[in-house]
Amino acid sequence: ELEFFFPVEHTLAVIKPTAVKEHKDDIMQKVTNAGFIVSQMKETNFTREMATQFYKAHEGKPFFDQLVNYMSEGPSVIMILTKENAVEEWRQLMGPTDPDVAKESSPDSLRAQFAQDILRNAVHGSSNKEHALKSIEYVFGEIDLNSLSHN
Ligand code: RTP
Repeated sequence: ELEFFFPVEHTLAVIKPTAVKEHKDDIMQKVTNAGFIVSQMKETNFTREMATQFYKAHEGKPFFDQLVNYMSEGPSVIMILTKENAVEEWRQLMGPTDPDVAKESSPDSLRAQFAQDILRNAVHGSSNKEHALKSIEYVFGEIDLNSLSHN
């Protein structure tokens, strides 16, 4: 079993609506340059209901309504990214939530380069392995992740 030699991990990554319009190709280039395998990809316009469900953990926060509006204003690109340590490495490639912070601390990150502001910050990534599995199932349904690993 190849998993033994290459303990790959999966994460859910989203290119958010404004970034899909303006920076999709640049972002995809950086994804593959960083060594991620794009195991699944689909372009979907989140409904308000889907966005609410997807960001349920933030319900009640002051920015929640704006976040739901933003995420449902146009198509997002949703991907399963596969790599060793994918969850952590994707979060590193994204950079900090706030692009002003990202520009200081990690100028090569996606948010430093492609985010407009702390809300319209270009990309999403699962925060841990458990969330990754849950949101992969939410978006792609029940799929056999082992069969994806080495595509
Ligand atoms: P994400 O969940 O999208 O990967 O981003 P994250 O972990 O870096 O940020 P999080 O704190 O989980 O917030 C989720 C998303 O909400 C928007 N946000 N806006 N206006 C604000 O102060 C604010 N704070 C967060 C961003 O779109 C953020 O990615």
